[in-house]
Amino acid sequence: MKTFEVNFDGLVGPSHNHAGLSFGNRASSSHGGQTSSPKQAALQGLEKMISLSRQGMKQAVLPPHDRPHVPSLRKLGFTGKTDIDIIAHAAKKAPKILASVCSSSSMWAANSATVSPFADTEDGRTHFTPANLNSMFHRSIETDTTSTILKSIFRGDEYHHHPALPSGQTYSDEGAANHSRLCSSYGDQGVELFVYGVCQTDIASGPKIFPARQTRQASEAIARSHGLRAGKTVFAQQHPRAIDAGVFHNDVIAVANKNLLFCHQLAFADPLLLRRELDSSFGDDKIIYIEVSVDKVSLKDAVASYLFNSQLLLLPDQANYNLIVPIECAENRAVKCYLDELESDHSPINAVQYLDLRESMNNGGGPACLRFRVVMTQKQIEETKAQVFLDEALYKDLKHWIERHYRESLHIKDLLDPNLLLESRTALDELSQLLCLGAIYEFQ
Ligand code: SUG
Repeated sequence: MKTFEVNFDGLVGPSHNHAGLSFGNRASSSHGGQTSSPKQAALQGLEKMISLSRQGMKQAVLPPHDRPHVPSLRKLGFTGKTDIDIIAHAAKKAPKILASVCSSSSMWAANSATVSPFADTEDGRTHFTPANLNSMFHRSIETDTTSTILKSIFRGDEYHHHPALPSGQTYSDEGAANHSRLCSSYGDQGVELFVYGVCQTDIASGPKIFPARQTRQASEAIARSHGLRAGKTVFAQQHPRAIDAGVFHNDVIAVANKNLLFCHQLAFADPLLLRRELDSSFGDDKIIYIEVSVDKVSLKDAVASYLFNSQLLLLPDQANYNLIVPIECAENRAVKCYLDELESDHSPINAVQYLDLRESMNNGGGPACLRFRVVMTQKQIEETKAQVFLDEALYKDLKHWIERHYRESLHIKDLLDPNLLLESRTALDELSQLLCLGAIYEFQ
């Protein structure tokens, strides 16, 4: 049976803005207050998707969430006769809260959920757990809509949807951004690697400056509920120095595909132990490690360029990987030098593609943050009712949809504009019909 790894990318929403909401995410903090371009952001993301699709990859889209999120404002005590009044109340009393419920952060689909494909699970079904995103308020409000969207796309007995983990520090979960899968081929049983920032019973070994967003306890709970086999599951701690340098998710410092793990020397607290555990769980085939030393690329340069927030692509009928990196990698001397070397030596990565995703990057989201990977068979793809798989026709429709509905620019002061709610709802209503998703939003 033909099996693929499908990239589901989060479409950027109409209220995309730079509010500086994420402590520990250097790009978010440094761009807070700057003017964004929702239209450019959405188009940049869409161009990445079509570029991958034109190269023969299976590519799909996830719709943005409904923002400003009025149900959250209601829960927080803002009142009014209409939704517009509620927004006006929040705008007057608490603009920072309003900014939080306007964030288009669902675009970073790598944080939407953790998925374990059928080949890895005891019951042979594909398991999903939406991330509770406990660490940041503006992200914690994504969970319910994420769950609704995943259920509307992945329907039927072959899929099992779990509720999010309980909230609270112990089970803080950031989804697939801290989860990788190593395998020989997508349809074979793989080894699932869960990376956590802190273990709640050993907080002292965690970071000192910035928060560790994923806990070991959350990772263990997901592995348990997905029915993963103990010998095929590995847990590893992120290097606390990496988190303190701005690596708020593991996918900012490591990326894996099939049997290749590309990471920085300071990605993991105990890299030797990790290799031993991965190698012994993996079986006969070999894992290939490409580890970049601090001498070649410092943690600072890795965070500034997002070198490791790249997508490792194995294009159809090719034996070597393409690396999709943000354009910022071409602008950082050490990183560009490293990538030139990588392309010219005989490494399994033999081509680097540079993409402009600046709008997302300015909030700390590179190519890998924007995508959620799901292993699917050809049959599962064909049986999916939602029209989310990207082809030239859908690309054209989405481009046209963005051009009609999105603003050219948005400043956090514009979040007070009541028209933003109406514009956004009109756009999302139309989109959910275009993608055949049904009523996925509370306002519908
Ligand atoms: O959670 N930024 C996101 C970026 C997420 C990137 N995802 C992965 N690494 N997988 C975050 O910090 C910034 C929003 C703002 O500041 O307006 C934000 O939410």
